[in-house]
Amino acid sequence: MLLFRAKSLLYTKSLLLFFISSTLAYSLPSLDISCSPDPEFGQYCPTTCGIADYLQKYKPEADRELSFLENTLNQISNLTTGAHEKGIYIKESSLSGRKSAPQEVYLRKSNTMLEDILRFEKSIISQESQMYELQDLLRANDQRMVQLKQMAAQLEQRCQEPCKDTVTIQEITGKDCQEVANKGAKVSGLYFIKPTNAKQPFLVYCEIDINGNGWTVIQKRQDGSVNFTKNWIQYREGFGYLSPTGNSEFWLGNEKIHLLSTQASVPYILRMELKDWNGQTKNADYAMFKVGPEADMYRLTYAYYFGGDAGDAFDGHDFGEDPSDKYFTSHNGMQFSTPDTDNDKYLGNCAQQDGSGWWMNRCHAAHLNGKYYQSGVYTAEDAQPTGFDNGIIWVTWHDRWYSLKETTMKVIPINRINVAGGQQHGVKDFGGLGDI
Ligand SMILES: *[C@@H]1O[C@H](CO)[C@@H](O)[C@H](O)[C@H]1NC(C)=O
Ligand SMILES: *[C@@H]1O[C@H](CO)[C@@H](O)[C@H](O)[C@H]1NC(C)=O
Ligand SMILES: [Ca+2]
Repeated sequence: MLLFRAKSLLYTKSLLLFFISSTLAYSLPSLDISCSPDPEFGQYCPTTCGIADYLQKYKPEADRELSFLENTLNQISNLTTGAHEKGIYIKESSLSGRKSAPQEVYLRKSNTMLEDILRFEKSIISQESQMYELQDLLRANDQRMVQLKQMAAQLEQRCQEPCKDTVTIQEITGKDCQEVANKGAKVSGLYFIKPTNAKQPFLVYCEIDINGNGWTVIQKRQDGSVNFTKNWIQYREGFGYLSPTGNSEFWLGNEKIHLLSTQASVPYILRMELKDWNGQTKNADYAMFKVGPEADMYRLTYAYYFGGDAGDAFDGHDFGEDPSDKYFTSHNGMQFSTPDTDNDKYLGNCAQQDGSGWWMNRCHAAHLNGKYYQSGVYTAEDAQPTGFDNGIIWVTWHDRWYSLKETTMKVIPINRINVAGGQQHGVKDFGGLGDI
């Protein structure tokens, strides 16, 4: 009975853990998946860190319940030990009784029997009170079980409600969105992709156009709804939300961007798609875009500016303050920095000053993870306490005291660009052999 109870409690514990951890199942490529269920998430899929933040909210409660159970189990085990010790005591004393002084056999036998009977009676009385204690405990356990069941039911219900607001995750997969499009995907939306060296598939937003181009989107800004002041781990894992309609802000995550961009035999174009507060859009493309491994601090490299009408801000900019301005605001070859991990070329900490994660030099001429300012122009006053240009910047289009309204960073295999269908502005011809 005791054993059974203990077992069933442990079973509940593992069930509960399973239940909690099963909300992480979204990262697996099963096909009947819907996004996580919370009003805060709405129709959006939280990225890895989004899930972590969410679970963090339930963890204290679950921890409390579990430690209560643990304590109860300890008490039961302590009481059982007590009973066991009593048993040993009885046995030993009856043994020593038998060994004691040689007397008349019958008398000895009857005395011993009498003593045993008395001892057993005593022991039964004490066992009985222990039984009562155990019964109380079991009753308390039953109550906790009921409460836990209620809690599980509540959690389940919370999960089910927004699950009606299901997010469609498309079935086709591939090593990137282009492969997904090549396999026949026609609509933009959420897909699982698995780059060559990725251990697991992960969710991305694919932008697929009528020409069969499949862009994998790695960053999106559009309304300032997501705070981009995050630490190294959050930038590594990704944060914000992925939405099936593509209208949510996120950073896909450096590890995923690394896996995606370094797949053997697929040179990528990185496109920056920018929109200002007048609704005008421009873009900048970079060829052979790659993000290195974490061991190399997710270093950014590309071969050359491929084209676009927004200008080559990644090459740095001469702000007219110092001859080395351009050199020290270029981005090719820079490692990634976050407020808590300074890999920049500056004595201070650019990422901390600007409150963002980016390939900082000393510091930047392009800064798409910057702070979201609600109306273009901002001042050093607005950028307090540090007063540095920390907006969403692309200086070869608007100056550094102008923060853009919308940005998208997305990648596509380079050989798709010449068939992109009239979307290009001033793009170099690329297609024939040896054409560059
Ligand atoms: C069980 O016994 C151990 C050692 O005797 C003691 O440290 C612990 O507090 C006891 N636990 C409970 C729940 O009574
Ligand atoms: C963004 O997050 C950072 C770090 O958690 C915090 O210090 C800052 O106040 C947040 N900004 C806004 C506008 O919420
Ligand atoms: Ca530094």
